[in-house]
Amino acid sequence: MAKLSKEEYLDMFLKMQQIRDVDMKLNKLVRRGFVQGMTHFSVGEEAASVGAIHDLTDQDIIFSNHRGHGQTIAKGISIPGMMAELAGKATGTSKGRGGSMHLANIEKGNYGTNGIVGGGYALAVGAALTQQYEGTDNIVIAFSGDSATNEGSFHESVNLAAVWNLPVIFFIINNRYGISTDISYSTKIPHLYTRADAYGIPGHYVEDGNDVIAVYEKMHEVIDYVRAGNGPAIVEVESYRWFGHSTADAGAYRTKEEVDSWKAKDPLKKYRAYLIDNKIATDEELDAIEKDVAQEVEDAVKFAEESPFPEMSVAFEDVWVD
Ligand SMILES: Cc1ncc(C[n+]2csc(CCOP(=O)(O)OP(=O)(O)O)c2C)c(N)n1
Ligand SMILES: [Mg+2]
Repeated sequence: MAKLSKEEYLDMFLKMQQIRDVDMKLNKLVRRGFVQGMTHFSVGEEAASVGAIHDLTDQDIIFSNHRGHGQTIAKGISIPGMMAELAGKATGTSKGRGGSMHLANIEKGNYGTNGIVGGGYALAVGAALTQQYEGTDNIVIAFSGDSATNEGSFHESVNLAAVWNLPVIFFIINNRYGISTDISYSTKIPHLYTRADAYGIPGHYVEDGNDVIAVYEKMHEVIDYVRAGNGPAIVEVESYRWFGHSTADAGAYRTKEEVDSWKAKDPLKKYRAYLIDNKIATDEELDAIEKDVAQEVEDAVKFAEESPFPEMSVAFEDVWVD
């Protein structure tokens, strides 16, 4: 059993609840035009993000993909700042210039979500090379979906990280779909973590990626291994997105039975039962967290709605010039 302080157990519950409530709320708000641009929800995949990130320090770095709200919240972004960013407002964490697929929080080690499928892998390898070169013991995680591992950039990045022994974990959330394409149409092998064999690095698998403790325990072991200078690793966890691929997807390629069977494996319900059964927390304590998060999200939406849009001149600020 994981040995964590009560505060840590509750922090994981809080983060999972924040991910759930932010995206459930956004799902309603997109119809009112609150979100600028397209967005992809993490509902159903909360345990994978929180379990993977819990052991990281603020100096450890993550890169994420188009479905990055979960990892962004798990890495500790301000919820009002994120809401304002999604709404394209000046008070957003990137001054309203990034939006859902370019969320970043450099102080906390979130180097950005990314709309280019497979676009984060090579950036993560570069950040890991920096850590090795500067002699830090920080590690990097590249988050992606299953389908992205069929991009050439995945294979080039994993190979380079392997031969250079870099401190990076390739963390794959296998939700069995790339937009509407079932994984069996795109990938011949049954388990993506076995791709590690081709590069001479360890591959790890968590069958129940909806179990935050199972993900945390596996990542605790892998993070220690990578931080100790043993080189990269691949971790694959199984999970499922409850909503369509993006706000533009009605999800006609999945049956209601399939979606319902995954909703029955709700990561938040599973974790609540774990905390109660192991006498770590009471229902009242968890209800209080749920209530606080619901209020926090309402307040964040209000903050975003009342904030101004940025001035045009902001587009030319923070541009890197050699
Ligand atoms: C290079 C590139 N190709 C295609 C797309 C369009 N696209 C966006 S998400 C996606 C599927 C990604 O699937 P997966 O990696 O499994 O992540 P998931 O959406 O399931 O979380 C595709 C093909 C893109 N954004 N970038
Ligand atoms: Mg997928």
